[in-house]
Amino acid sequence: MGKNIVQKIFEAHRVYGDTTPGSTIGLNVDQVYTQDATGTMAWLEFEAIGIDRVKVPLAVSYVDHNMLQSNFMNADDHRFLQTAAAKFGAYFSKPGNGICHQVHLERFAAPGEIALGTDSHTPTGGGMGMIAIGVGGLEAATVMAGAPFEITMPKVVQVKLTGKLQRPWITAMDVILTLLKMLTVKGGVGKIMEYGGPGVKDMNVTERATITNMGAELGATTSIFPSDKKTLAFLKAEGREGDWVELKADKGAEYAEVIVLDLNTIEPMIAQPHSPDNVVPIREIAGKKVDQVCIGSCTNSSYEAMRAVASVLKGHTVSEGVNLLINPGSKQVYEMLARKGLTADMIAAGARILEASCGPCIGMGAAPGTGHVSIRSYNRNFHGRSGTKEAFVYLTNPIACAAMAVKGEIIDPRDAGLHIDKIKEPEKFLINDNLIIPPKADTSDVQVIKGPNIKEVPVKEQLRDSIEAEVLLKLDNNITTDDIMPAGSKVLPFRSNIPAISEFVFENIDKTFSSRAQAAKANGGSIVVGGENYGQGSSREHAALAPMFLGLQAVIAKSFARIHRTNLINFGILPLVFKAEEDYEKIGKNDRLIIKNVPDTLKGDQTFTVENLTKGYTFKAASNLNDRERELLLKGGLLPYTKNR
Ligand code: MIC
Ligand code: SF4
Repeated sequence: MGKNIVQKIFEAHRVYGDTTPGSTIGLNVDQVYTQDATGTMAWLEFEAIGIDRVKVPLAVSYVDHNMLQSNFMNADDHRFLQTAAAKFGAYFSKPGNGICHQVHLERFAAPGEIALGTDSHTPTGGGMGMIAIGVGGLEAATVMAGAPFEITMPKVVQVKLTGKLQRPWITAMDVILTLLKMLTVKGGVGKIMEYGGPGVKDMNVTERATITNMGAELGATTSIFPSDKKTLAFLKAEGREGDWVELKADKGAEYAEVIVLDLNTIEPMIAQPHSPDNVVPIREIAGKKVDQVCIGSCTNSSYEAMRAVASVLKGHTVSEGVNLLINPGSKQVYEMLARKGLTADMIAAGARILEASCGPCIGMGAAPGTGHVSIRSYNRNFHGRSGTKEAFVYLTNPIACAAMAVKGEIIDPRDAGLHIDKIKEPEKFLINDNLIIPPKADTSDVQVIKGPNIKEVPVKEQLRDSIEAEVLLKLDNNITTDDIMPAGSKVLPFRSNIPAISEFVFENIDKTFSSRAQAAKANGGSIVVGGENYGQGSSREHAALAPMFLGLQAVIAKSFARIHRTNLINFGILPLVFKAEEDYEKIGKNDRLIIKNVPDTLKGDQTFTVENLTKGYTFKAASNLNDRERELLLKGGLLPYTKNR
């Protein structure tokens, strides 16, 4: 029987288990990377495990999210990350070097390898033919400390691309937006999307990376493209042809599902507020006035994308009512644009050029105004994520963004009457790794420096025999980790201080949550009830860690997003799924629940009887944990489990 690409890579990295969907598999990992917003915790956790040096072949610590530095906190965190990287044997990518996923693609991603990143858009590396998976910080820390990476084997879905993208106005972004329209934000849960078919040949690595990057919004575990001549060309241009291996699916490879997408039929698409799957063709909503345009992010900030944007802007002026902000994805992209005079074209048009970082994508500045329409080439438009709850954020391709900045309204870029140059992939990128500090061989004199805002990782007590607690919140489907643990310029600086950040838990949904949870702590703690796909979006473990600190004991939902579910388990919170969906309807906010015999049920069939003490009935909920997950939950989480082995 032929094998698909995912099976080949997983089998080559297998430590135990097998690749049958649904079974547990342990994998050797080649690369782990962190970014600053999740990395402070990840490296504190690594330190708490007590290992001297990372045990994976490559570890990189990036700084790209927390870049505003409105006080000492971010700069202190950066110093901590730099000294921790030096102490523990990781590369350190300095602030200014760029967004982790773009830089990693340029300088480190390698076909056939497995990478973990403490960021949900780690699958960007799938554009290179790498299995690249987003995980929580603690998961990354244990793997860096030498543990295999354990995962429930996802189903492998083939996305078969036929035809050709109708360039230049239609881009890879329109492909993934089309898929999001078809499959929704839960369409990829429990799946890996493997791209294949004749249409693949037509796409270069950065286009592929746009698609795999935003595959995260499908809820997919990761997405991957074959490694072929285009991959080799990209690696050559990066001076890394030695990293190339060919990777393709065998004839007769089997897939759980096949989705056929004809690239010829794809048109410019746009995601409307407030979800990346609320997608329509741009022409359907043309004419709406635009206030802000933001181009960049890890989805669309490659040199080719930026060059195309510069070419559309050249000789024009940004519309009177529009603010245009551009953040190139990496120093490499930025420097190349500058040396070719392309940033000059952007500046002349009136663009505000930001540093190579996440910036407005995570609400670090450039928040839109009240009721404003913001058009972004980014990957998430969750409510309030931009920093303004009352704004309307749309997601579209970077060239369409440039056209809308010039025209001042939502417009299909094909109808804008603008010129665009024919863009070819460069044969040589400008390589200058002077902002990447390699690991040191002798670390004896390195001191890890911690500022006053860096606090220890809290650890949960052992699992209780019986959980009796109040339902503090009842929530709808698709709750994001941005809803649970907001980011933005006010909150992000507290990522290394759990007591401080916990005050913001669920802030945009219920401002009283944190204080109510604190109060409920003395009375058994709290429970949250969720709908489907609970915890989608970011990998931030703070969305589990901070609620745990506030006394959260269990989340009962219709279903969970993968990374958040793992983060809950890793921090000792019981994730339960309603056996019967109607029980979700019956339960109410402020109901008091009791779950008895927790450890025994966990060791047994994992079907819990939950008694609603307020309303006087019982219902069933299941935990569906694998052996390792049960064991670590019984010990109070992954940190105590790893330390006491
Ligand atoms: C995001 O896009 O939401 C982030 C910010 O990059 C997060 C990581 C974080 O919360 O620090 C992610 O995607 O995992
Ligand atoms: Fe940064 Fe935005 Fe990408 Fe997250 S989605 S890594 S915040 S650019």
